[in-house]
Amino acid sequence: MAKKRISDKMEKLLNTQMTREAYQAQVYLSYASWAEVNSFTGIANFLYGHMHEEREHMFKFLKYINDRGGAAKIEAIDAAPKNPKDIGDCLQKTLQHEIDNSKEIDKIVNLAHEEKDWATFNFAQWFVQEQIEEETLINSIIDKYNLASTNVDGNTSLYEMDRDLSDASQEAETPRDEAF
Ligand code: OFO
Repeated sequence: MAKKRISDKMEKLLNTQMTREAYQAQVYLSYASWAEVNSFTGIANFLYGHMHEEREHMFKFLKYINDRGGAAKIEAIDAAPKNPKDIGDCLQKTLQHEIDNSKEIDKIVNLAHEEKDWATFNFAQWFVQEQIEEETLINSIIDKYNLASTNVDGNTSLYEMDRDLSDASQEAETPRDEAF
């Protein structure tokens, strides 16, 4: 068993975030299934893909907590939200979930800074960057959706957007990526 190198308060906060990452996965899973049922198979594939990313995030938290001498607690996950009204609503809600999640990550950064826990501060930076990328990615899909849905040939554009999203990257390029 590793010597404990995080505070009790940090352990609790990291555990809360671990469960939240599992919730994020539930959100993507439910929206993906909804999109599939409504014949948007490309968007569904994209969202299923992102569900796996969120589960990987959950696991990163689990490993970090345990590696730092804490104990990850596997707890109940909140139910997935209600189905969206349409694809536009689905994307807007997805973005809001990511923005809310970014704010939760910020709480970890703040506490790490307050406690001078630089290991956790460093760990959390990966998530800060990830959230920038995810918000950028979803914003770019919303832009595509807005273009497609206001196009005179709306259905064809939406069809093409759905097809393109099927194998779209789960990552967005950000200025920081380009700098390295
Ligand atoms: Fe949406 O990414 Fe996890 O943290």
